[in-house]
Amino acid sequence: MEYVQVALFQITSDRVDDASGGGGLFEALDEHRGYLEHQPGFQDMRVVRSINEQGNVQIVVETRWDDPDALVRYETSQPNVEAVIRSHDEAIVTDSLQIFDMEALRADSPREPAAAVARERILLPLAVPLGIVMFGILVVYGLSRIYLELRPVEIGDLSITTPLSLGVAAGILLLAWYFASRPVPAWQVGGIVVLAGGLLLGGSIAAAVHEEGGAEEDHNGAVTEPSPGPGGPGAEPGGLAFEVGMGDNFFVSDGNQNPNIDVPSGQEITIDLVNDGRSIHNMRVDGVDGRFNTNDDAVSDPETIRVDANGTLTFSIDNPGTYNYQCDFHPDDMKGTITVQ
Ligand SMILES: [Cu+2]
Repeated sequence: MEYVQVALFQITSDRVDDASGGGGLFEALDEHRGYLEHQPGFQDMRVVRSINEQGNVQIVVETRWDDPDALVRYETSQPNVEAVIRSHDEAIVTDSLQIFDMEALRADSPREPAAAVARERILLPLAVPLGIVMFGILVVYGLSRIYLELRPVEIGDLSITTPLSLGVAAGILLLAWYFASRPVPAWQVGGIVVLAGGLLLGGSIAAAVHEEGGAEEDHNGAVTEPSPGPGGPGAEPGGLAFEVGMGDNFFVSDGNQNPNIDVPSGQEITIDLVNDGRSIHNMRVDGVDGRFNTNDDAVSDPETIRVDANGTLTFSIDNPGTYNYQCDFHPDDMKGTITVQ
């Protein structure tokens, strides 16, 4: 709430120039404003005059106060507007001075809007370009992350990256046309910016998370130590390695007896053999001719693996198919297949 004192009076037409000049009434009112600015509870003072060129000039002097006490304190002390005006009473129309005390129905303190304006003046020139730059970075970064992530996703021979890029470009053009062709309310612009920003942010976060997951998968696949068995082939600098145990009388890997071993074609395969049994054993692969004890066999080194000893069987087969392995000492019990893919 504001409390307002309004002083109404008229200046005779032939005294207007005097009142406006040096030492005149208006200068006195200006000086008074300087005094008022140091008074507690004072907000503002305004002087307005009628703009008609002929006849007496109507003057309104308005002072605004925070509370009624401040206003009363001002009115009952010197100097006040009434005293300033009366000290120039040679200029004013006799008995034209009227004083009203009023209260403003709507508080519009001049200080807060001023602060808000100052805030806007500082913030807007900074915030708007900054926001546009941030949004641009988000668009470039987000779209690149999403496109990079989409590149491997292909439907048949057709990558979906190209149609998606075209779709996004068409969407941007369509939005630009929409904004340019009609007055668009601010909430619609804001809504679209927030929506687009959210989609881009979500998409790039999803892409980043997906990529991280993919990298982890790759890392897990690149195990350098020998893998525990045919179920988990691992890459070594020279090829794939499996570990196969030998008991009496069976081969064993991952708890499977005489397991089928899956290997890729054309790659060097190393099978690390451990004799955990009470008998001697070995391992032999029949090769492409499908027969044991011929030139193309692969045999463990050493050919006879003693109790508690280790051996290694190294081979590589180019032709996909199913091959056989066995222990030369127990060919009826210790045998299985190798599937080359
Ligand atoms: Cu054996």
